[in-house]
Amino acid sequence: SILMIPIPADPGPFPLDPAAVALVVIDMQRDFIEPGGFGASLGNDVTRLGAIVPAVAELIGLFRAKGWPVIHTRESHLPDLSDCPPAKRLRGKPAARIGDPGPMGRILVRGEPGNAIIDACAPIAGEAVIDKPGKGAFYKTNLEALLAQNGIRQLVFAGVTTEVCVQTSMREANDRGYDCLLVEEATESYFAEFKTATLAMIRAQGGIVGWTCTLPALETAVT
Ligand code: C5J
Repeated sequence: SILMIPIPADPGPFPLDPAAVALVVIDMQRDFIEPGGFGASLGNDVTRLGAIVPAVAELIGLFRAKGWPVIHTRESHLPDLSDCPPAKRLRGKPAARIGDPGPMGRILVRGEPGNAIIDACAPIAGEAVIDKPGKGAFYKTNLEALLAQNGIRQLVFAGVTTEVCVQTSMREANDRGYDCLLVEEATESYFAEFKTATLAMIRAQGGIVGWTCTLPALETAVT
């Protein structure tokens, strides 16, 4: 349509429709970004993730200024862990498993201090927060219904981690027919090479999973 805004992106311009776009901010939670949470319990250096917080906050601010929807997700489990498959809880040799007590409360359990979204990216009134038991944002959530109700057909993605919950959610969205755009400075992995590889595989083959763009490219195009 004439109202489309072309965003300089890879593998080509992303035709942003202001009437049909939403930002999905994946799992900007203390459990992944701060010491003592789920990410750290798995042996990861969490400082890499902390470095993108200003970029994610800036992107959220851009969507709010435009009046475009912002949706947040949290990876979380019910206190009785009935939504956590044993295969997930028992995987690996973490310092503390999902549901175990940690310095920020029970690991990856809904309502615990560590499960909260960090202050700099916190939701404001009117923004949806999707609690998800899986890596993908569509699995056992009402996200698809929420998007349909609001006429949203394009998703801009940010958050952590690039190759786990962000990529899984983007692939789920792509299969459901959404145009997906990942903002490069607003996502991060515990492994630098995994972020690089994920960005490359998303935009390869003509954008087989979607597009990637830089934050300045998006900001300049829409303002
Ligand atoms: C992980 C996530 N990495 N939010 N979760 O387990 O990416």
